[in-house]
Parts: sequence; C-alpha cells; structure tokens
Amino acid sequence: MSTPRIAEVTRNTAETQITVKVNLDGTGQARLATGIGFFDHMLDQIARHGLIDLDIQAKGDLHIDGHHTVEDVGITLGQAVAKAVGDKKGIRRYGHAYVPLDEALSRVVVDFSGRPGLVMHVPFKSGMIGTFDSQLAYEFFQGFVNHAFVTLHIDNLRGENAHHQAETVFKAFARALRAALELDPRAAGTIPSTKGSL
Ligand SMILES: [Mn+2]
Repeated sequence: MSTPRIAEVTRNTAETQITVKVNLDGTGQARLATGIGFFDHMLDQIARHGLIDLDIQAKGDLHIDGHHTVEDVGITLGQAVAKAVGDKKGIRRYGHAYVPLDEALSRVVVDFSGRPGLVMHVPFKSGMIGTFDSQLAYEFFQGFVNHAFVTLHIDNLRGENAHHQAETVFKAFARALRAALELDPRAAGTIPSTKGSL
C-alpha cells in the first residue's frame, strides 16, 4: 500500500477533551483511557478484532455521567476513521459479521456509503454494565456514524447477559469494519461505486 491509512484527531469542548489516533492497517494494538472501564474494554475489541491500532485518550465530565465522554469518543473516532480512509479507493466498502459469545449473538453490517445512517436493535437486559450505561452504546454508534459517514445496521439477535450482548456488538462491529476497510486487490485504485465517488 502506498499511503499509510493513519489519522489523528483532537476534539476539545467544554465537556470533553479527546485525542484519537488510528492506523487502519494495524495489528490491533490499543492504548485506551476514557475513565470508563467497560467502555475501554469495548474499544479494545474494536482494535483487536478490527486489526486497527487505536490510541484514545479522553478526559470527560464523568462527574456528571458517561454520556458526553462516550458520545464524543464516537464522534472523534468517526472523524479519525473518515480521515484515515480518505477517498476510499480500493476498499471493499461493505462489511458484515456475526459474532457469538456464549448465549449472545449479534450481527453488524456496515457500508462506507458517504451517508450517515444508523439502525440499532439491541435490547439490553441490564441498564448498567459496570460503570457503563448500556444506553450509551447507541450514543457511541450514532456519533461514529455521523462523522465516519457510514450506514450501520446493528442487531443483537439474542442474549441474556448485557456484558455479552455489548461485547458481541462491538466485536461484530470490529469484524465488519475490518472487512469493509480491507483493500481489494481486484479493485485496486477504483472507487467502489457506479457514481464514481463515495
Ligand atoms: Mn468481556
């Protein structure tokens, strides 16, 4: 590959200060500090199973709750992925994955369409997972989708344990991203759209 697919984005607001570094062609190395343990555990899944090197340092207003931090990490990660993927030449564009974990099973489908869109059906069986409010998973993915300009369909098909439900969602997201971002040697240098741009 000629151009390294890396990016760094810093986003500072009155609520959060976040720096995200990504390498889309990494080995799954992660350096994560969001102040929310379970959220770090989920971001680690994106790195490991997406083979994306991820450095996320976030300081947010956790004295209120995790909302701004989780949403803004989604936004900043989306911006970093969009920057790293560039003009999308040669990528496969679509990716999907099913991931199980014991009783839980999730499916994630992604399209680097250039249009933000999220459909998410995850009936979490518990509100809190550690100090992570499971409602914030939606906020994370909405932030990501809006700034990575992707279409994302997330379905938790079954699951009884909220930790398992979330983990299958994030692992399937990682695998779907990896598939979509992979360079297709048969389509090297071409943009995967009849429109000629994405
Ligand atoms: Mn786990």
